[in-house]
Amino acid sequence: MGNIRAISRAITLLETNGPERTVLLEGLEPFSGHAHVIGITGYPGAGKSTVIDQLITAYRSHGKKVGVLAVDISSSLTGGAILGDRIRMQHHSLDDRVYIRSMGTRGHPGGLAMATRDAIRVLDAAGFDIVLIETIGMGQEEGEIAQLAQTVVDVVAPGLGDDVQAMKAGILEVAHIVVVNKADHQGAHETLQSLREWVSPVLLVTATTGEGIPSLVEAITRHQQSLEIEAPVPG
Ligand SMILES: Nc1nc2c(ncn2[C@@H]2O[C@H](COP(=O)(O)OP(=O)(O)O)[C@@H](O)[C@H]2O)c(=O)[nH]1
Ligand SMILES: [Mg+2]
Repeated sequence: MGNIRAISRAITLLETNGPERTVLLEGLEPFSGHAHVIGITGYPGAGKSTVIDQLITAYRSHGKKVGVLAVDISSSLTGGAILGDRIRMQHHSLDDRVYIRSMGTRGHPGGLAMATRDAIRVLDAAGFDIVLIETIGMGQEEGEIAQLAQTVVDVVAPGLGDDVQAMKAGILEVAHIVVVNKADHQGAHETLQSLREWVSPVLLVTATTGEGIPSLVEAITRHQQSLEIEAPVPG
């Protein structure tokens, strides 16, 4: 518990961007570079938070420490979705190997990217194996999430931001894995088929029941391994 409070204090200190920021970041540097950072993007309501809740459970069952940063790039657009996010992830609120935090805009998009990067650094240094970043992934932060995360997963749901033409111009360009969530809804298979003509892998998930989550975890691991082969870590 003390550890969690220290993490919160460090992130808050970095967010205020005071003179201690550089010193703190330098102090964390030797302990960094271990975490796998996974961006979970997608249209509001597609099921990102529900998918993340399932991913937390899956990674915890593998013994991993899991951090979640819910990045609200525009609360006017998401209409305070963060509160819902908290509720959907609260199964894990008593687990001290899970850390969940919302990151708000504070009226400065560039500042948010910096604060998110800093928070990743803190969680990484604190020994978190997995850091999940939830963000809606529209507009300019598509590029930002691609820079922050090693693996980007785009969540779509039938009838919700699944228009292939629109997606081709956007997040599909940076996503490594596409999840068609709400497989229990009509139209999920059609969405799956049309996306598979453009990108791969595309996976079918029902986040509310957890169906398809093991395949998603596998796909994320495979992507991480492909990165390690491409760019071996020095030393
Ligand atoms: N039927 C169904 N509903 C889902 C599924 N996944 C999420 N939802 C619901 O969709 C709504 C939005 O989910 P949420 O995770 O908050 O989406 P987010 O805005 O992308 O984070 C919630 O009411 C969820 O319970 C699913 O697989 N099937
Ligand atoms: Mg959400």
